[in-house]
Amino acid sequence: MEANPSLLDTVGVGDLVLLDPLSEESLLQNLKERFRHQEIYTYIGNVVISVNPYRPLPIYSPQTVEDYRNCNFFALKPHIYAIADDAYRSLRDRDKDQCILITGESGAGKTEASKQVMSYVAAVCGKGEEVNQVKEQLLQSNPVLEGGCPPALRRTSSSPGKYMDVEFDFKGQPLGGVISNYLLEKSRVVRHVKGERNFHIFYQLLAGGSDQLLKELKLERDCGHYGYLGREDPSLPGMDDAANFRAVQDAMTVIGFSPAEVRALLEVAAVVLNLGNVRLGSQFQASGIESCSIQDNQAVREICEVIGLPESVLEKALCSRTVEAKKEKVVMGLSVAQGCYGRDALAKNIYNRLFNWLVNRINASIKVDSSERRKVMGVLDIYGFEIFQNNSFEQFVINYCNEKLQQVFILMTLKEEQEEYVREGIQWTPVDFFDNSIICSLIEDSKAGILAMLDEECLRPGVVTEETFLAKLNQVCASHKHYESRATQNAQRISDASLAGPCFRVHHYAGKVTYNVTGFVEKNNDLLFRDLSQAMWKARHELLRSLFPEGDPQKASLRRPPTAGSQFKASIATLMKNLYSKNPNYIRWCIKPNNNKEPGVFTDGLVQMQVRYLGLLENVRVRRAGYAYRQGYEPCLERYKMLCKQTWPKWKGGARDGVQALLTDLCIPPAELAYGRTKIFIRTPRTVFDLEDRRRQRMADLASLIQATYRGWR
Ligand code: AD9
Ligand code: MG
Repeated sequence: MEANPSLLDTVGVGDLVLLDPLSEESLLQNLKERFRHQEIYTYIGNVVISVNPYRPLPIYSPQTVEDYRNCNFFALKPHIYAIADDAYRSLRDRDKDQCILITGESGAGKTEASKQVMSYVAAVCGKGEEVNQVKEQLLQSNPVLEGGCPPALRRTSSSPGKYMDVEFDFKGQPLGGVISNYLLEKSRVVRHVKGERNFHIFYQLLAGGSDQLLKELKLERDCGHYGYLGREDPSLPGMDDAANFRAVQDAMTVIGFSPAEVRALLEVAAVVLNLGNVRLGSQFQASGIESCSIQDNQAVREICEVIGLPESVLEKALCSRTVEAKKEKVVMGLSVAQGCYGRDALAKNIYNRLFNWLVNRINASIKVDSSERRKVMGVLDIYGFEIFQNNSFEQFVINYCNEKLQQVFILMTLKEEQEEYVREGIQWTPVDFFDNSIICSLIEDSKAGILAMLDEECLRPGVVTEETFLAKLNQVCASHKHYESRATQNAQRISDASLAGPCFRVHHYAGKVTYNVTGFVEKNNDLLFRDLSQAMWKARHELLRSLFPEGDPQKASLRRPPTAGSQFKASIATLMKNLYSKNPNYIRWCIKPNNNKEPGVFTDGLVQMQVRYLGLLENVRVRRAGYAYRQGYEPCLERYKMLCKQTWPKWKGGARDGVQALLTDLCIPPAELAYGRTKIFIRTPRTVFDLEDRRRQRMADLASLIQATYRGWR
């Protein structure tokens, strides 16, 4: 197969479609060889793979932006800018909403990639003061939200997904945007794995806040003072918390936060830290019943001073619970364990709601008010598949999300490709691929799906435990081909003795994952005692109050808030709808070459696993089987008609015949072409470049002809 020199004339091949022979091994070798020569980008058609170099490379300069700007997708070396440019141009010129999906493991370079896409688009779209302000606001949303997210360390980070729609006017100038975020790992607020950190913003605030600020927020500078931050050294090499705190504050100013809003935000963050220092102990009531009490008033006092709440109100809400029985309210003391659960649930809820408030507040600044028709470019930065030693609820929902994304990918790329050939009546040998909808329904089916069963258990009166949940799963899913557990009697039976605890296993498209159900019920329930939300609502702190609207006794409804699982499912459904309405052909797979963030190190096994999860080989097979380029007869004729005497300036017959006359006249080999019902298909990119080159040349000739004529008459 002939190809563009810039794709062949590099280390290995720049487009895996050109790889020969094609196998997992050759694919890996090619990526490795390129990586060794610091070629971190490789295409599969119009999909780009990148391997994180873990060192700054000189390939993101303004000059590089200029080089990729308006250049033919395949004419330069593979680069994320080429993807960004193509997506932006399709949006501007072809009036089709676009979407760039960025996925990969933690630390693979997703967020970096989404920043590169955004800054490329910002650099090439529109000019002028107003436009620049919009661009600044869009770009600055990143540091603010990153401040809320923990770093990619050994394990998972917290916000597995962020989706940003950037909206443009008809000229391609940015108007604003909307951000959605998916499932903050809020349990991290109260507990984090040794060696990891809580959310950055806490460390940043303590390191970067002035003495005066910390005093007013009732905070100590020493991280070790705070139970929720753990007692280990929180600093990260290369990370300057104090400087980042200033950067976050500056970014908030650019986005349009008022000083009072920033202050209120920090006050609420301070409350979370101090809540972790509320110590609960047991005491015996007069009746002889043991219940919990506050051991040391300092933290409660400090919280209450900051949020304007009588101490007794918070104290009571932390130590007791109002239960309604037969229309009568009874106040029950909590046990120490229940008290601690309530305190931590409150801290998690405050932080999670604060983060959502932050996203909404940013959206309020960047959202577009005008009713003018807009074009939209979405950038999705989302976690890839996660398979750890111990997989819990978070991994379960992340992997569910990835199943759904794989489905988008399958549907949009593979099926669409094949169906189009069929529609167009073109000879095509179908490529087999695995349709994962069976796994999606195992998880999301509204009756027999794992999430539905979890909800049912959580809502069921009586004692609900992980064991009852698992027993139910085993009963309903026993014969499902993609489900496995110790109890199932079919061939699929977990027999791995090394697995501890109650667990089930799902055969995902990317591999088998065993989930430990411990914590599933609690995480899904996400219960907050009503006394606590009512206490928060009583605070004389506008922001905090607004986070707990259900605390208003006037509005108190007995309806249970939706479970974490069903919320996640709903937001995934919205995301899918959004993606299907766009052209999500721009995909960027990120690969992490080693687990130690070391520059230049390529660990074969690790990369091989990611290549499998990402389904790269399958992707190459399909792209290769098809045609690189297709276009409707009319636009094709319109674009190239000046290349042939028969069609220029006007072709009298039908567009299909015009295109045939044109391409025959240009001596394009017939094997390169297929004439469909409404479109022309071109097999290799080279032919397309060739046409483009000739067109450019012809346009230049025409321009000088016109100029000469004009000059003659002047
Ligand atoms: V996580 O969301 O925290 O689990 P990401 O987003 O996949 O993860 P991130 O983009 O944050 O990873 O990249 C991790 C680190 O790799 C960055 O801090 C950079 O130091 C490094 N990186 C990533 N991409 C590049 C690159 N193109 N060039 C140089 C890079 N360094
Ligand atoms: Mg990230």
